[in-house]
Amino acid sequence: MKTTTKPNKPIVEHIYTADPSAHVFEGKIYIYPSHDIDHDGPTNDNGDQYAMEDYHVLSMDNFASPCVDHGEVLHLRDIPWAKKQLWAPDAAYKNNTYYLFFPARDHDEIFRIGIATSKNPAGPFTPQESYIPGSFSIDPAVLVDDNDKAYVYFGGLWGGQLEKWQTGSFDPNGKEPAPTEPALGPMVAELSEDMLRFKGDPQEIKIVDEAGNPILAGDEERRFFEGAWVHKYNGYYYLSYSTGTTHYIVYAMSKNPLGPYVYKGKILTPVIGWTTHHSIVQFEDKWYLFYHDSSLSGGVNHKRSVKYTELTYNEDGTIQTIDPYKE
Ligand code: FUB
Repeated sequence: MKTTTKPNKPIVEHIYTADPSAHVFEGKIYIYPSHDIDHDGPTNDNGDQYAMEDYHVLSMDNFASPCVDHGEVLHLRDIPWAKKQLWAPDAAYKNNTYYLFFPARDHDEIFRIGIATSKNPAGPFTPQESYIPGSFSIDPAVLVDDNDKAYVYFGGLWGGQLEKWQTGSFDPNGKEPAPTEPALGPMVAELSEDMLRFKGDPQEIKIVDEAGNPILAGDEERRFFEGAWVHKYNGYYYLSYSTGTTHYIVYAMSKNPLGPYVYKGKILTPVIGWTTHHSIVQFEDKWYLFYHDSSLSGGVNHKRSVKYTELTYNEDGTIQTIDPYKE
């Protein structure tokens, strides 16, 4: 375990961690990351290199204190419906319960989203027997709104299979839209009171430019790829996400949690490693961006480390772009 945490440095070094979802629970910062592992399997656009098998929970009392690894809180072997690839998780608190939302491939190798529960933010988490009915793709991120309504945002292209669901059912030959067509947006579903089901069918979120035109599939610096996150600031919903092939974290704003969202700009410039994935959280009076890169492993894409840095809003609510390597 490390004894200190510093901005733009790995928060732990004894394991590889990625895809950090940070929350303040019980006055502390809890981080729910993927747990990267090494293996001899293939590396490809299907994401086979991301072969994770368990989750650890990390926490910090504050940003001047050590980062604690609470150990393994859920393992693939204990999830009846899941075959492999425990990818980016998120956690939420409601009903006096902590809910861990996570994607994995089911026994047909189709990505689904599952839930595990605990009475403790540090776990261990007990998985449900099956995945959320009607769920698909990857990277769940949950917003429990001020009115207690809860939404799960999800989706990711390529290995995340989002483009294979455009007809409403799984089409193994599904392709991304042509470059001149609107890009695929992330999906959103309101959650049931008990948090274990979708209230209705998931809807696709529209992301538009300032003129109201949809962001196009060929606009790879702005179009959604994976890793959606929604937070609220000054009455606006901020949808942030990875652009995948161009390696940015960008954001769009809306007055409605379901959108449409208006594209605003870049939050994070590319990191070392192919993937970029983040979360945004307020702790006391400051805002923080949690993200990952592959610097600790010397650039190995599937051996990543979670880091954090401060995030700054401009007066008009826009967010200042962060270069994670600028001293
Ligand atoms: O960690 C596996 C996948 O890589 C995540 O689900 C994506 O967001 C990308 O970070």
